Amino acid sequence: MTKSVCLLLLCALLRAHGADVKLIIDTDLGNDVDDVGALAVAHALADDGKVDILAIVHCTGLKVGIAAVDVINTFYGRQDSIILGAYKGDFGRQVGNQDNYISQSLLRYHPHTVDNYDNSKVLECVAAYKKALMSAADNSVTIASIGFPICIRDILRAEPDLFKAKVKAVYYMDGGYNFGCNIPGSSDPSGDCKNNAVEVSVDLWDSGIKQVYQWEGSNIYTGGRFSDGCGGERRQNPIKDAYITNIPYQGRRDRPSWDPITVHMAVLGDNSIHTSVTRGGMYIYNGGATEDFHPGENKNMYKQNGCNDYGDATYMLDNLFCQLPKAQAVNSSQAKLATQ
Ligand SMILES: [Ca+2]
Repeated sequence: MTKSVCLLLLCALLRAHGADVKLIIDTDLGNDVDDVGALAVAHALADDGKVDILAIVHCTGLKVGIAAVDVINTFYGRQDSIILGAYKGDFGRQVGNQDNYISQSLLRYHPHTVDNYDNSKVLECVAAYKKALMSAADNSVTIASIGFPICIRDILRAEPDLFKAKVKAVYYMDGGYNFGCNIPGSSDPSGDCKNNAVEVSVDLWDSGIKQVYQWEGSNIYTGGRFSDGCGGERRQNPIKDAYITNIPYQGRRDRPSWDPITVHMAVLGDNSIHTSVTRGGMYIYNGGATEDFHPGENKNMYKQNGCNDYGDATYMLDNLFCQLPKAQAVNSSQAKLATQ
């Protein structure tokens, strides 16, 4: 048997087995465009065989949020393989600043199979979590929480044993915005979001599940390479279109990278993007708005220390943003343009 045939067989075996990291992404996509970049990172790494994306859930009441997720899944050819879920409660039902690029660019110009969370393909987020977790081996699932931990709270309330059996790590994009439930221009009339982060933290405190709190990204500006031509035609690439629609951002053509870094670390590890972590205990107060980290405590909790090479981190993320899908499904019989 020739070496090339052996390599082909090895690749086939690896594909059949799937990637080691089984990922659920929990996103508030719509306000900041870095959630789009985070999904691009996940899909590009999935194309590279580094991760299997089990489910993506949207965590605010924005009805079109999950449709934007579906646009991106469709671009990468995964519109039928990833479980979709959405929070359908009051929190974030007022659009506020959540539709900065969804209606005017993603749903208008790019193929998708879901228009909003009323589509039968979109499960309530707890059901989506449950379906994804039940399909996975014990202690095998990593969650990238890049929005508000409202669906994590709800699945923990509904299925605590299932969650703790299947999940091995949660990577949070943390801070007062995500944990404090602060959607600009929207509100939380029923108070459904406040204290989520506090409750989740307490529930997972002694579970053994690894929790990583990631705050880096405000000084790592990505997406600027789209303006130099990467990613092809804007209207044929929703990642590029979302980023271009959002510029200028504070006079710049690129954006901070909190969520993409969180997903990168969740898939490739704590040191994967010139980052490091310190073990300790994380205490969350004040409805989620205040965090207090105690280094050295012997809990399975880790605080991200920062990035020691901003330039290369930017380069690495932009490479993933610009990496075109290996398989597109724009010809899917279900895919359509909202404007047609
Ligand atoms: Ca986010």
